[in-house]
Amino acid sequence: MNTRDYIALEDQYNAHNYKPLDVVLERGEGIWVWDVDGNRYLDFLSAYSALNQGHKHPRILQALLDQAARLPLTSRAFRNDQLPLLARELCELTGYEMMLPMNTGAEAVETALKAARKWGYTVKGVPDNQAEIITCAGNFQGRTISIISFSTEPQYRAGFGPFTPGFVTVPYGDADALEAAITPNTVAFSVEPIQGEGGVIVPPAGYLRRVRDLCDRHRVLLIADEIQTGLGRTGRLFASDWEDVKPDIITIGKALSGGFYPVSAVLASREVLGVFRPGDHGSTFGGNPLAAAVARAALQVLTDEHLIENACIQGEYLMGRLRRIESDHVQEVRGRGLLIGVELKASAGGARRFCEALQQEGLLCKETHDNVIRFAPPLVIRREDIDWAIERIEKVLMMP
Ligand code: IF1
Repeated sequence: MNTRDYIALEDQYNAHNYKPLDVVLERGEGIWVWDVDGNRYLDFLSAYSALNQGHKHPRILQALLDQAARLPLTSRAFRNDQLPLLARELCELTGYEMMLPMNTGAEAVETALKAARKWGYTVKGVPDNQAEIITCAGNFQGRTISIISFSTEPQYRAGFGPFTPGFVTVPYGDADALEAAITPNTVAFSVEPIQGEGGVIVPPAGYLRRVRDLCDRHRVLLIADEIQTGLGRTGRLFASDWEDVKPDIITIGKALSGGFYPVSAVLASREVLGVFRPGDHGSTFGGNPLAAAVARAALQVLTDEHLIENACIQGEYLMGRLRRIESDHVQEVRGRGLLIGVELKASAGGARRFCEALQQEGLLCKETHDNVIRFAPPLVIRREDIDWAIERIEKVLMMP
């Protein structure tokens, strides 16, 4: 079977909830992937930042194989010998007192929302069922009905109502609007330190710092969604670290498993995660020993291979090279570390055609919304790989 055969099969039997590039991948190694026709590509998306450690990292693969051969799943009805070790290692790495393990990013976000609401009722004293959570326009934090209930993207909501109440929307990056929206029933403010799907939107300098102070002053929990921006992607452990802000709750996922397995978690204080009583919340696979073993190895690779520092160094280099491309199509190059968005002018005809042209040049990336090309290579990338990529990106951005 070749590319066309696989595409025909997928289009026949798979719901069309995505419009992927017409490339059928069969193998990956580090920053490279190969399609079924033997073509090699540089992966500049990293599965939306789930592959910070690169494709098929040998240490994480070995941890997966070893644990799978020993004990993949117990359920949380019993304990296992991997979750306690992951919990300690994750809390020591991040400086939080406790964690709650889940599987997908959306599940971690839902868990954080439930923790904030229950903290509001049992600790802050908000009247039952009156909790308000403030979120930002342009957010993307998952696809569940409660999460799309606070989405401002019409397509993510169309046809899926009725929606979950208790959410208040403010403009992203506007601390004054946040302050005006806080009421005595506000239990939390949930925010992405950089809005990924929103178009790699970096908030004004000092925004997170002001948000932190407002949340302290009004006893509102600050929830940072670091599922895409966390674990080194922006050149620090968390994007919140760039402003020395410590959120009350952090959600992580994606690269927490190095791309091998769905693993996510919520990090918070004992006061916050202590609101959960046995039976309140859970998941069949949450905290399973295979997920925990894989996550332990993925975190070890991040630190042992200095990937966070590399993301900072290579991100600055990539940003500088991109900003020196004199293309009439480019409106702005923005981002942090190795999370970069190239916004195109309306006259450029949309980002998709540039992603398709880059695919022909051997580089895989994806547009976000209509006119932003997102570049997010694995954090293992080297300067010579960026030079290889820039040569092709420049060629494509100079096309008519
Ligand atoms: C899709 C992008 C979209 C996330 C943040 C939570 C989640 C995500 C900041 C939920 C997931 C993924 C989902 C995937 C495409 C991708 C994505 F921003 F990364 F590009 F959609 F916006 N918080 N993002 O980015 O995590 O449940 O998926 O594990 O749904 O199309 P998940």
